[in-house]
Formats: sequence, structure tokens, C-alpha cells
Amino acid sequence: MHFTAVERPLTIIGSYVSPYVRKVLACMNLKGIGYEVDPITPFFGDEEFRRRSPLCRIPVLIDGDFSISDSSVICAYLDEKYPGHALLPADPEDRARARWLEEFADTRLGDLFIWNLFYQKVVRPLVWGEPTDDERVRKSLEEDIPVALDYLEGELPADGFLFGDIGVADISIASFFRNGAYAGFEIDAARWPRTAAFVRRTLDHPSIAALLPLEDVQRNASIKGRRQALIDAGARLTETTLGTQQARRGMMQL
Ligand SMILES: N[C@@H](CCC(=O)N[C@@H](CS)C(=O)NCC(=O)O)C(=O)O
Repeated sequence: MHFTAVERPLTIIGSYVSPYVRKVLACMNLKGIGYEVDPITPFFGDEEFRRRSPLCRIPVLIDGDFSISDSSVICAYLDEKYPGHALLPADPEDRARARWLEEFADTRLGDLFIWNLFYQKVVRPLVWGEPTDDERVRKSLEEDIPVALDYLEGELPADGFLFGDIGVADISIASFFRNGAYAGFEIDAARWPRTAAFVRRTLDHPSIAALLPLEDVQRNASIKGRRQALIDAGARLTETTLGTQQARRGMMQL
């Protein structure tokens, strides 16, 4: 895939492993917008990060003098400001449905796959030295995730993408399943065949697949060697970082 850099590259603040950062980067890849990344985890953000992201969340976009947080707001801004591949369909009803599915993914799949699985199984032990809440993980796996998958199974297409060409709704949904996989979850393809095939197809699209090697580096390299390892793997990083050495809790864990 060929990415054309705009004159002054945009900056995305946030780790390659975040589903919301992955969504924005995949959308930028689709549109051919050049970017640099400051690959910080939200709990390791300095005062400037907190100023630019009032909810202390990643991603944050910096475009010249302009800066904004929230993946959906960022993707809508990019779609309105930059030409190229449209992230939303043209028809008003399709657009509304695309926005709804993006919101369903960001909110519901975010709760299920990030807060209940990835955060519990990966972030709590690694960042905070706290035990996993096993009951929360069990309830999500056995009760809540199946309900969400039943819903998606009725919404997703048997072939191709939701609105013809791939767009932000497809990417938003699929992105959470990659974090699910990082926490050991795989879709049961016998029970949810459409969803399993759709997620595979979307994650295999070059706009997202291109990010996978960088995610592997981000997940496996030591904190000290991470920036260099990402650069060696082909990532274009910012020269300076808003990262800190010490973890601090965000709004959701206070
Ligand atoms: N609605 C936000 C959600 C972003 C979000 O929750 N990001 C996570 C990382 S995957 C985060 O920064 N969490 C830290 C926190 O909430 O304290 C978006 O779409 O950008």
C-alpha cells in the first residue's frame, strides 16, 4: 500500500496497541495521510498530554496548531478536511448507520474487550500490579460478549464490507477483536460465522494489516528499547514524547 505524506505530517499520540489508535491510523492509511506517532500508553502521559486530552485518553491528533482527542471526532475531522478514500458512506441513512455501528463498537465492544478483558488480563497485572477480576472476565465471556456477537451477526454482511468499500465503521468493529485476541479471545466461527469472516477480512485489509508488525513490537519490546525497536520496524515516530516514566491513573480508574 502506498501512503502519500502530506507536507507537514500529522501527529497521533497513542500506543499502536490501542484499538482507538489503530482505528485512526488505519483510516489515515486508507486516506493516504502521512503521520508521526508518539506511542505512549495513556497512564504514562505528562501534563501536556493531559491538557490536550482532558479525559486522559488516547488517541490525540495534532494537525499544525490544531489538536483534538477522541477517535470518532478525529476520523470525522480527517474525512471532512482531507480528500481521498471516504471513511463514511454518502447516503444519509447509511451514514447514520455507520456512525451508530462505530459508536456501538467504541462503547460496547470497548467495555467488553478493553475494560473487561484486555484491561483485566493485561493492563491490571502489568501496569498496576493488581490481580485480574476473574468474575468480570467470566461474565463478559459467558454472558455479555455472546449478546454483542448475536447482534453483530445480524448486522454484518456475508461478503465485503458494510457499505461497499471499507470505511470507519468496519475498521472500528474489527479493531476490538484484535485486542480481544491479545487477551486470548477468538470468535467461535461455528456460532458466529459472518462476524468471524468479517473480522478476519477487515483485519487482513492492508490499511490495518500494515500496523500489525508495529503492534507486535509495541507489545514485546521493553519500555526502554521500545522507541528504537519501533523505528527499526519502520514506524515514523515523533522526535519528542509526552510520555512519563511513572504510571498515573486516568479518569476511569480514579
Ligand atoms: N472514546 C474514546 C475512547 C478512547 C479510550 O478509551 N482509549 C483508552 C486506550 S485503549 C484510554 O486512553 N484509556 C485510558 C483511560 O480511560 O483512563 C475514543 O474513541 O478515542
